[in-house]
Amino acid sequence: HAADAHRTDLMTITRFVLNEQSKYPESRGDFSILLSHIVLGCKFVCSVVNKAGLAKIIGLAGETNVQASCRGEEQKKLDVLSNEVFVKALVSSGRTCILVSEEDEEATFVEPSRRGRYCVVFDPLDGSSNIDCGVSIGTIFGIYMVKDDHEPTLDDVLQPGKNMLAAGYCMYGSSCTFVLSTGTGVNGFTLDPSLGEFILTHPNIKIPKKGKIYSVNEGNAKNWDGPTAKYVEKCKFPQDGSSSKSLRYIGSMVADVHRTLLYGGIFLYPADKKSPNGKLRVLYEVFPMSFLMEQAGGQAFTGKQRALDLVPAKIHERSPVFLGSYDEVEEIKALYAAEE
Ligand code: AHM
Ligand code: MG
Repeated sequence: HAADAHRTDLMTITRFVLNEQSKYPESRGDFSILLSHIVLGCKFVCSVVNKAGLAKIIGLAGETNVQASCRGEEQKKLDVLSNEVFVKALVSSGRTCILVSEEDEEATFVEPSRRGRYCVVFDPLDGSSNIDCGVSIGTIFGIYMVKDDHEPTLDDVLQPGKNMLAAGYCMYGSSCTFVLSTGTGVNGFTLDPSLGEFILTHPNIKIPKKGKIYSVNEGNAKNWDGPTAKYVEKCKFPQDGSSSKSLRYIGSMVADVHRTLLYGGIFLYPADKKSPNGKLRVLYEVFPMSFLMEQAGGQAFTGKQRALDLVPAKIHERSPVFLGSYDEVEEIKALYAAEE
């Protein structure tokens, strides 16, 4: 019966993306190839992250010789290792031309012989302060297409987030979860470790229209601007008879956003007096997560405008961001509008 059929008919991420692409007769399969290289990077990072706690005993990435015994070194090594794996996987896909990684100060321009039409912006291992205590961390990515056939330039990646063709993240948590949007909704896949395949487990994710959870680093409250302070005050002491919200903050953007997507609510990394642009990076943190939120029926706002309308001037630019359930972001927008 149905339950049995389900178990033998596995929708892997590869199959899912190939299905999607087959709707476009002009598609040459380039996107599927690119994505399979991103997925490979995520599987690698997942396997390394799972062994991180054992690093001192078995060595990272299976090396038997461990030099990095101090925590700092170990932590750095995981970031750097993840970055190397993604850069190599993306270049070798033959489908990319510009890569922007949080780990590299400069963008990487792929040599002409291995060049393709896609630009990939990514944070290979976000939330690294959470590695040593085993809390969820993740990879975030966004994909653009070069504007035309000219020699690629930085302008090809300094595009507003709404021009992204796809975005997603992989969360290395109690299970390894890959969430993807190619602009037609959001789908979630879970790694089946025995198969080494991501299986569709969360089809067509929609964020609840309202939420009962807010997520922010409240330690920065003394430096917040008026609208942020008012919103959070309202979460705690609602005046309209509604019940107060719960606070959840992991400090790992992927995990905080993933929970927001599934349970509803809002995630805030606002501007404050010390950091007028907030902390999070536009290209590979704010844009991909904003793209997913909108695709799931939520919103993303910077305090001034729709997040996906931002046009970054620099590859590592930062922006404040408020993202999550439609109604919650609507409230933030009203508070900012009232300020003007
Ligand atoms: P990182 O790239 O150094 O790991 O910083 C990004 C992380 C995000 O995952 C998270 O949302 C944010 O920093 C938390 O910042 P804070 O510790 O200021 O609350
Ligand atoms: Mg980061």
